[in-house]
Amino acid sequence: MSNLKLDTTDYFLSDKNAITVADRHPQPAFPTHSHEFNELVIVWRGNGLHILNDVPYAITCGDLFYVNAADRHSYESVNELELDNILYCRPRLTLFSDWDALLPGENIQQAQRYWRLSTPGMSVLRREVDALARECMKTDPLSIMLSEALFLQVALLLKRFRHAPDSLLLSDAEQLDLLLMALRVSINEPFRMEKFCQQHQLNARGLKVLFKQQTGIGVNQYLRQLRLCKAMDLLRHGQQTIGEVAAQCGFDDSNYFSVVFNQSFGISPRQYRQRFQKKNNPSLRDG
Ligand code: RM4
Ligand code: NI
Repeated sequence: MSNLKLDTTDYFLSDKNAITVADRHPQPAFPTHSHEFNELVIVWRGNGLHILNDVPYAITCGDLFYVNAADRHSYESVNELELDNILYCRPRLTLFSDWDALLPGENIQQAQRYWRLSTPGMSVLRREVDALARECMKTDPLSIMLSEALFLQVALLLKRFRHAPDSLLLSDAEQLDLLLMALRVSINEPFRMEKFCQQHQLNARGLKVLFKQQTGIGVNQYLRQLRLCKAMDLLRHGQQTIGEVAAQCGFDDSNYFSVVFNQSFGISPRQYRQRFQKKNNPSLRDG
């Protein structure tokens, strides 16, 4: 068993500084050690093995660890591993805040000190950690206070954006992205919202409300817009029959397609095509 223990004096700028951001870009392999201070580790990219109290974790971008002073940990088999290690000295924190709830300490099980960050969360945290890193490089009282305030902000944002590693919960933005992508690939085939939500374990009602809030229209209405847009493009530039265009845009019935097209644009698909193609190519098929 290794007895390497890292000292506060070696890593903090003064005996008043409570925080220091150790950017490890890259994080090299590092032997088993403990510390006099605690660590908050955010992995930005690459991969490797993080061994925390003899439990191995295959780490990669978006991983978040709360490491306590008494923990023993090491990094092995690193491969382009990049992380920021926010070192902090709990006894030096002076701001009044519920630090225990924000920074899971000794009394919290190890499994609850490992989290995942969402991608939007990572981009927010990137900026905040950079600001914290700059402030921590100063030793005047005001900067020390400000470092602590920024650290509090980081701790709060981590709480906002983290989720348990095995949870399937996606943020609103991620759910919306997933749905928008699924709709795009469904242009030429039926889309079943309920099935999609089941597959991804999403709440259909909630997602519909979110979609309407963010896009201003309903899911089906939007899908219809996508389909009609594609139809316009095909009619303008393609050579397919109206029936083929309808099928490629997810309408099994070409009469129904014509009705919907007419309702939206006040003109039939055939007329629409003629408007753009007639003068260039008078001998067009118009199945
Ligand atoms: C190492 C590694 C360790 C940390 C020290 C300060 O590179 O990140 O976990 O305790 O730096
Ligand atoms: Ni460490």
